[in-house]
Amino acid sequence: DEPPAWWTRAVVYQIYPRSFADSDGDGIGDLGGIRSRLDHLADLGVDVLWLSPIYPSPQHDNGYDISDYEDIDPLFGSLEEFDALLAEAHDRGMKLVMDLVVNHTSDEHPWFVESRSSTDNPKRDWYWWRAPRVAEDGTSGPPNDWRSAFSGPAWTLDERTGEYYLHLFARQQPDLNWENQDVREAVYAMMNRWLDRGVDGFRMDVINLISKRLEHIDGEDDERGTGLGFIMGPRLHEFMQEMHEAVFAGRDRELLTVGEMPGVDVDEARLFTDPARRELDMVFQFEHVSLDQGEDKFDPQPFDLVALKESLGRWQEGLADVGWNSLYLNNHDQPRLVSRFGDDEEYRYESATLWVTVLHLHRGTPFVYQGEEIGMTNVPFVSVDEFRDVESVNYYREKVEEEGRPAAEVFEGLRRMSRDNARTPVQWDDSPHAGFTTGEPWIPANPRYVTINAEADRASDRSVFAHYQRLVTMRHEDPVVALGDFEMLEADHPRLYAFTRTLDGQQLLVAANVSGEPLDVPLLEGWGHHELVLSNDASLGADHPPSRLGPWEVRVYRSA
Ligand code: TEU
Repeated sequence: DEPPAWWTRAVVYQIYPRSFADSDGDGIGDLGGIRSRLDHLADLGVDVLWLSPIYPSPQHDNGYDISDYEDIDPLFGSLEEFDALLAEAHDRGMKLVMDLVVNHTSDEHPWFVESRSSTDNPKRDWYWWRAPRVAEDGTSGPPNDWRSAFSGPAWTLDERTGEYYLHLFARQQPDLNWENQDVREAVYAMMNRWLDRGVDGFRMDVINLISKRLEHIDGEDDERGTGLGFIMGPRLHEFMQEMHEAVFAGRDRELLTVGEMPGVDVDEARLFTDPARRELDMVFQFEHVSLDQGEDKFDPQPFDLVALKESLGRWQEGLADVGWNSLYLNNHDQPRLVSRFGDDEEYRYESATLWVTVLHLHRGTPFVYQGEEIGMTNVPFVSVDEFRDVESVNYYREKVEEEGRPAAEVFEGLRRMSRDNARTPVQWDDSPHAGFTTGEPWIPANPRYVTINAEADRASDRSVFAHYQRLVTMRHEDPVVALGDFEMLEADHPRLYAFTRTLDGQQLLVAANVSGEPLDVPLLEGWGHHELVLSNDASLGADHPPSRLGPWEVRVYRSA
């Protein structure tokens, strides 16, 4: 038997560089800022840092539109400074993985500049160019009805050659044509150069969109029933295996590959992460963060704990024997977890620590997104002018200006779900701009920084950070956390999240009261005499029955 992979006991920390820490006063976070805060991360105990994109970019989508894969954007620093950061992370025992954005480039990438220049340019076929589709009444329009994730059609007409190009995201993010072998080889060569430089792997942006079925008929369901010809195309597994062979095989260092895959289901995820197939180590799936979305992601629905448990539990089951998942509630695309799933006022400490306990004690590799370790909250936005994110800005324009929906209603959805909730500066202390910059930040700090900041949290005896540290230590040291079998308890209970993890006769019980009211939990009666290994400080006081959980209380017991 193979020994368990190193990442079964690892915790990853995501840095969104432009909002992490600014060292030169231009208001945008940078590599110098990250270097100055490495001790915060080493203290937390995380094993891997993942950096959102830092390559040269026009920044239409904050770096997810890359114009040069081989360099560092001067906004963030230089290759020399990157090497220094990498060495300093390695010195502290932390790995560093890069964001790999290769479903699309920037429209300013030289590949696209060439590609668009003429129909017979050698790079024409590196992107998806198609002639307009002419309807029966003679009018012409985009080649198919695909929509961009950032509003509007996924096709833009380029006047120069009279053809449309495909962009599943903003029009400044044209999709690369992975059918073209030269494209794939160029990407693999670039990945190899970064690994040779010393990076420890990649988080692969929307990697399940790289194989597409353009012949797909509008709106018709495919075999997956999604009606989306651009998700999980027919050559995806082939491409992942080819990439593995061209880039990762034969390297004897401990590397990490994570595939971000909107729309992936459990069965597909098992195929991608079955070690025998040599594709990926783990995936980011979206099911559990889509449950509270209605018609679209800005139509928030009431939180439903039973549905969340059903989803996460099914993923635990589906990957129990083969495959591996990543565990996250937050990243740079999601609103803050304590505001979305908890109570970001009275029970901010309790609900932040409850959710991270529940999440990290599932089977999988936990990801911590910057700021969640100090309980950062959503932003009290009051006006649409405060949004910077291309997705939010485009959505508002489409819904209000084009479709005439009530502005207040559209704003309310954005206020709760906008990605900008996660993108304001990390709150380091209570000095101006939360200690993020000495200049004007590119997006204002959340005004709550005065009380919610790293310095205050770490000094508090109810420190969110200290609780995260304990969970990271458990992940490192306890084989039950890393590898134990998962069993959900009381799946239909609307307020209780409870499960066990079991390995070699050892068992952990996690019981969490997902509500602001006390909760009697009979199953706790059998556990009272066992070791309480972790809790978040019951707000009920000492003299309540041991089987009663206080508001947002979580407890973890161990039986030997
Ligand atoms: O996100 C892909 C994705 O599917 C969504 O989460 C997306 O951000 C959007 O919210 C869809 O409604 C990845 C990156 O994480 C994201 O930041 C980029 O904007 C996107 O790809 C394009 O590169």
